[in-house]
Formats: sequence, structure tokens, C-alpha cells
Amino acid sequence: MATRSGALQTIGQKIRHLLSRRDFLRLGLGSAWGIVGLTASSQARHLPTPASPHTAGNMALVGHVQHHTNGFDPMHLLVDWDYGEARTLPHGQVVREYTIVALDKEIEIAPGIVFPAWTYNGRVPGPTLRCTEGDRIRIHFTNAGSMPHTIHFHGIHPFAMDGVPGAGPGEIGVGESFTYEFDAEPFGCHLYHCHAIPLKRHVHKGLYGAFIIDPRVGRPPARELLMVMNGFDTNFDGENEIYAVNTVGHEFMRRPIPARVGERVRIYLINMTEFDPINSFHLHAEFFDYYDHGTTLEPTLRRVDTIMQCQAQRGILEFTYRWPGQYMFHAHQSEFAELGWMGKLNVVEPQHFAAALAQAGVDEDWDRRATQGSTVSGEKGV
Ligand SMILES: [Cu+2]
Repeated sequence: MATRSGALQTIGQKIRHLLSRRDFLRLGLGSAWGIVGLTASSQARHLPTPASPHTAGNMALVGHVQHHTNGFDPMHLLVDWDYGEARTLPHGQVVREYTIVALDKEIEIAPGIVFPAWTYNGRVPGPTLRCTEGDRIRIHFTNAGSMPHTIHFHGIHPFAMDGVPGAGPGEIGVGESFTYEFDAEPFGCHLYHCHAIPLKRHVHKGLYGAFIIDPRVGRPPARELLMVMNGFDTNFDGENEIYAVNTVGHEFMRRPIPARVGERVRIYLINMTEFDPINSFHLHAEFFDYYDHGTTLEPTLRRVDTIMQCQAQRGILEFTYRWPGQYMFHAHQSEFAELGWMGKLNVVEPQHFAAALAQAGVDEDWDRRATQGSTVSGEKGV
């Protein structure tokens, strides 16, 4: 079995070299030959379906990813805020404790395409750590993976807590633990990632996540969604074959994200794409205000419909749809969009909202998490 699988991979690689990345995936060869991690028997269940005008000539709507097997669902990652275990100290400061474990894990990133990821807590992106500015943050990190790792936070903290080789404990070895601790500042839309060497390999394998620090004064009520733009180099040639927000290519084309006409939508957008210098976000049929890094309460850019981000750049988008419809959003590098970084918002009138939730396979709890965001008290556990 191993030999046959290896032979299939070799043939797949040869074909891969003869075709562009786009053709490779459009022809369904990614799933037919298995780029990595597939056995011959699992490949047999994922034979290619020819592209047709009804699938817009791409792989968008062919097949499904087994979210249950992955252990996470991109639709839930949109709203899965992790406030940690919180308590208030006598002098009034809130302490939040989080547990993060680095684990090697195979994840399905497009129908039939399995990627051997390195993860924080078994998911890519890792948990969305959320707190309020001034909170004391304590992250208990254990490395249960196969390589040394770290957690490097974007934020303000002492040198020893920087999570890079040569600072504090440096790289955390396999089987070792360390607790990172600092006060959360400044408020904004931030991130964390492994900073072990070689950096691009550790980041690209999936060791990154969002770190949202809410301003003490809060933000206006909105439907809040986390989107981490990422890419996957499935054959390790230094280029990405799959692009996505929240890891699974085209997932939000298959399951448009529910929203209501007239409500404010706030997207926390982070670019963690490796190998490509930039990524971008384009919104259809509306314009948005943009808060660069989320570190201001006033927009840093008003009324735009496209934003460009280098790796680790991030920001907050706010917009409101006037009319119902299924509005696309995607990278405006067409290649990225065709290879998975494309989705839809399903904007509906209130009477159709329950149906939109059901269509997307989510429930009222998902809606509650989307709309409670930074503004509803009690949810943050103190
Ligand atoms: Cu690492």
C-alpha cells in the first residue's frame, strides 16, 4: 500500500511539473493523485469531477471537507472567541489563562487534499485569544509536536516574553513547557505565531492564530467574524496550491456566511499567507471602512472596497449591506481566488435569517457568538 501510494505521488508530481498550479487543481488532479498524506484507497473515493459551467470552471463546489475529522469547522472559526479562564485580582486587574499545545496533525484543506500540519490545539488557525486591553495574559504552552516551537505574540511585552530564539526560554523543545505572561496592549487585531527556525516553514505549516485585544470602551455592536487568510504548499515546492480564509478552500462558497440586511458587519482580517508577498480582500457591491491593525477607534481608511496586506498585516473592516443578496468576497489576485480564497456573504431580510443559518449548517448559538463580540458583558467570564 505504501509503495503504491508513493508511486502515485511520484506520478502526480511529474504531472504537476508539466502543468500550472491552476490547471493542476482545475483538472481535479490534486484529489485524483493525492499530493500528500493520502492512501491509495482514500484516493479512490475522491476521483475528479470534470469542471462544468455550473461550477464556474473551478473546484469551488466539488466535494466536501470532513470537518468532523479535522476537529474544526471554518464556519465556527469565524466566531470562536477564546476568553480563557478569567478571574479578577484584588486590585481589579483581570487575569486570563490559556492552554496551548503544539501538535502535529493531518488536516483536510480542500476536498480530498490532506496536509500534514503543525497546529496549536489541533486546529489551523489556532485558538482566537480574546481579551480587553490591560488584562494580564498567561499562556501555558506545551510542545507535544515533533520539532522545537515557540509562541511569538504581536503586541507589547518584555523581551523575555517575545517567543523567539535567544529571548527568555527561546525555542521550547519537544515535551517541554513554558508560560508566556504579559499585559495585553495595545488594543487591536493582532496575531501570534511560532518563531522557530526556519521561520517560514514553521509558520506555513499552520502555527499561527488571532489575538484580539478589545478597547476598554468597546466597539459599536456588530456581527463580528474572524478571517485568517492562509495558503498551503501541498507538495513543498515553495508555492501554495490552496488558498483560503480559515484554512478550507472555497468553504464559504459552499456555505455562504449568514448576515442581515442593515446590520453592521465587522471582520477581523489577518494575513498569514506564506511564500506570497501580499494577499488582499475585495468586497462586492459595498464599500467598507478600514482600521489598520485595529489600534484606533476611528477608521484609518474610509470607503474602500479592496485592501492589501503583507504577511502579519491585519486590520478591521466594517460595512453594512443595504439589500439582500449573496455577495462575494475574495482575494483580488485572481489566481488566489480560483485556488480557494473566495467566499460569499448571504445577506437576508430578518424573516429569512433562520433559513440562512440552517443553510450554512449553524445555529442560534453561532449567531449569538457572532453578535456578542466585544460589546456584551458577562461573556468574557468575569
Ligand atoms: Cu514552530
